[in-house]
Parts: sequence; structure tokens; C-alpha cells
Amino acid sequence: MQQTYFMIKPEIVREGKHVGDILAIANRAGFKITGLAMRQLDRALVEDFYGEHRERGFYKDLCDYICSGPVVTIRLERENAVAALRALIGATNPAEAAVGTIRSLYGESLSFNAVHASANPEDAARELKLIFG
Ligand code: FUP
Repeated sequence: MQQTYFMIKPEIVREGKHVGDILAIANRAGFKITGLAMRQLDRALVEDFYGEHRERGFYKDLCDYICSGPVVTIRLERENAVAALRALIGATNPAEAAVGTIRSLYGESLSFNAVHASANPEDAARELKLIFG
């Protein structure tokens, strides 16, 4: 069994209509939810979380956006969880995400793409530690 970090981003939480649908998609794909909380993340934590993007032009806007309201933080467990969840959410840009993926269903744009999932097992371990301690 492998664990990964999944996060439902502020615009979806603010709208309040699709959080359950997104969790159900994960459950139907065989993921077990082993941690779940709706949280307003601290700015410093978010800057650390997205630290690999610190030098990129979109970093400040990305941090502003993730801090703009509560997110749903989720720990998921499954065999091959990291790769399986990345496949389930689809490409970073919803316009390029495969039909039926979470970002194709609920993402608005590259900047507002509904959800986050850890990119690799090292990131999963780091992100789970940051968020769940
Ligand atoms: P992903 O791993 O799919 O979440 O994508 P990245 O780590 O490359 O990017 C992290 C977040 O930055 C994305 F979810 C969206 C945002 N982003 C932008 O806003 N603009 C860009 O050009 C690239 C990424």
C-alpha cells in the first residue's frame, strides 16, 4: 500500500457543490481515505509546500490562490497510489486533461485547476508530513 496527498482547491470548496463528487471519484477508483480536513492553510506552509516553484512567475499568484480560502486536505491510500491519483486527476491544464479526469470535469483553467495530487513518492511523503504532521 502507498499513501499520497490529495487536495481540493479553494474555488471548489467555496462553491460547495463538488467536494463530495470528487471524494466519490477517488473512492470508486479504489482509494481509501485515511485523513480528511477542511482547513485554511497558513501562508508560510503554502510557500513551503510550493517551494519548488519559488522562482517561477506564477508562484505568488499560486500561493495567493491557495491561501484565498479553505482547502480540503486528504490522505489517500491504495496500491500504486501516487501514479494512480495523477492519472485520475489528469493534466495540469484542464483544457489538456483527458475526458473524465477530475481536472477535465471540474477545473476552470491552468491557474484554477480544482485539485492537487503529489507528483511522485518523495513529494507525497514531504507533502503529507507538511500537511498532516
Ligand atoms: P501539478 O503537479 O499538475 O499540480 O503541476 P505543477 O506542479 O507544474 O504546478 C503547480 C500548480 O501551479 C498547478 F496546479 C497550477 C499552477 N501553475 C500555474 O498557475 N501556471 C503555470 O504556468 C504552471 C502551473
